[in-house]
Amino acid sequence: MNQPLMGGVTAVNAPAFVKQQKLINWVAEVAALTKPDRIYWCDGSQEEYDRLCAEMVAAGTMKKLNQEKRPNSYLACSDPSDVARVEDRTFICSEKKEDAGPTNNWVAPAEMRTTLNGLFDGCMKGRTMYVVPFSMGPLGSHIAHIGVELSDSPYVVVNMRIMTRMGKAVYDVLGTDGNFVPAIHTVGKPLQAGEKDVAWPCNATKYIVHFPETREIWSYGSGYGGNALLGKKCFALRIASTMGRDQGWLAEHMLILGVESPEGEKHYVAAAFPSACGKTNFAMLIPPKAFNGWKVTTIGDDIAWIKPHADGRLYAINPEAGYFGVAPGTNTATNSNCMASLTANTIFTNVALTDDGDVWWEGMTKEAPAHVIDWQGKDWTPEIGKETGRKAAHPNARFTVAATQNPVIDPAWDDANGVPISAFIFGGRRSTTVPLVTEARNWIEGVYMAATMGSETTAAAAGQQGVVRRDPFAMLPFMGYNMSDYFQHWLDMGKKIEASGSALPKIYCVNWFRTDENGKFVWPGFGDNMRVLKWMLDRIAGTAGGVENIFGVTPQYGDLKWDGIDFTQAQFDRITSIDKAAWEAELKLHAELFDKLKYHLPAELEAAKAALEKRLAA
Ligand code: SAT
Ligand code: MN
Repeated sequence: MNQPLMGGVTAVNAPAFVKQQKLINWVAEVAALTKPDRIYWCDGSQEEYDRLCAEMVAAGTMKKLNQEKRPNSYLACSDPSDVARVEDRTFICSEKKEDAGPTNNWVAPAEMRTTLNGLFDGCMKGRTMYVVPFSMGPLGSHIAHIGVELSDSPYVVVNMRIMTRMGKAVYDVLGTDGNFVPAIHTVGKPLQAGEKDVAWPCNATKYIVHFPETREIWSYGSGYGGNALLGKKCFALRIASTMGRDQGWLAEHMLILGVESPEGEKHYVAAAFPSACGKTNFAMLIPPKAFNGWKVTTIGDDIAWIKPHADGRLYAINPEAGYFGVAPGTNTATNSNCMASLTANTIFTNVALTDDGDVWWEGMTKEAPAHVIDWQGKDWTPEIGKETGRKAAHPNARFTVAATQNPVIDPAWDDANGVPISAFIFGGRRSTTVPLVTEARNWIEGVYMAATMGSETTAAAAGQQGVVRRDPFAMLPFMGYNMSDYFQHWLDMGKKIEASGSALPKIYCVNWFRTDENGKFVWPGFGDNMRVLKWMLDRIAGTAGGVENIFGVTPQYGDLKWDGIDFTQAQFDRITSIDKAAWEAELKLHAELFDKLKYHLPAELEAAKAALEKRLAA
């Protein structure tokens, strides 16, 4: 944006620890456009965090929770219109429409820049513009990248401090001429002189915009989650996926976990699931009692950056430093590690406030408290809930917490070199059709499984819930370029690893979510997913059995360890059966997807589909 530098570079008062003129110039340029009252350069210190939180408490944006029950923790409640990512307002503005592809909203960059210039002109009036320097990935890691977010939201600043490596040290890595991804965020609510602010400023008009060629992010009108914490989905997935395509690596919507057998054999696996499908639970999995001696540890719960190393293997880092997880449904039975992470130093958003100054959400305890203040600030009792259907916590209510608070954090979680990946897992949320677990026979079939993944939609995105949509690689809302080119990139990565003589990671497709005739989940999930994980590791070791079904290798009942659970052969059959009619219908949907993605669709995937059709017909 070629705005004149109104005050000149000195006007932005960059502190001495900021060493890069290009960055200072950019801050001045954005300030000239957005016209904030003040510019504040964040240093990432605890003192700064505490001060901003105190300011937000005074402004009514956050409440400080009971210091005894939940030390140094806060509750923020958003405007009811600003509670989730807005996929229909998310844009990939590549020069060519085909480069955004048919799964993304696209507007020509010049046109979008005109729109944004209008919207951002004066958008920070009456507010402070915070300069937020952050590293995605361990500081200085060769897999990591730096971003700088300019935001008029102090809520964004404190969340970014938890979710990323944020602060002064980033400037040292950046130096005088290092690269950074520029990310501009505004809540889109300038204040007129004397105008009183609201608790959660935002704007009905929203734009979440990415310019992949220039690697810029512009976000307007929302203060919530992935719309506003621009290191997460915007940078670490949409922009990073295009960087990965150009530079030969992968940016994936995947958790990374370590799993160690009682004999000390350790593997790392990366798993892709759509938003709000239990990734945090899987990443912190507690093995059932019968799996005495097995250990699961967390590298990351949402995003993986994966690079081939000199040894030919793929190594992954978690670009994030915290978890922005779904609160409802989390409890000490489903995820006691997660509950233990949240005992202090946590920001909660859109959960309910108890009468003793603590938090509550649906599913946290068997019995709801007799009275809470719900996420919209209204009185809520179990009776009111029953009568009105109103929830105490919003279904997409979140916690923000540092990864270091996770009791099962992996010792290598912050390793600059990353960890070697032995397997990829892809899982949708499907009440029918897709069996519990299938191993791909080869890389191409694995990529096919991932490419054709479907899932029932969840509360993580605004809009209708529970509809099945194709969600390739769980990346549908997060792809920064053409989906078919991305499939090709995965196929190319496979070829490259194979050529290096290194073993390719195995690829699995899982589904924890099949239901019975009453709509109840058949598979217990959570800790019992360890049974499936163990089978995968045994397959990698070459010690586990399995049979071929139409699209891969699947365990028979006897191939899983059933100690400590009553799960019958009949129940197992129910979630592993392949219903021919359902699969015929499913393959029609694959065909629809491939038709939509036909531009640049890899021929290997067409061939994989034809082979699958043939096997089904046989
Ligand atoms: O994008 S968010 O981080 O707000 C939520 C999600 O999709 O996981
Ligand atoms: Mn996610």
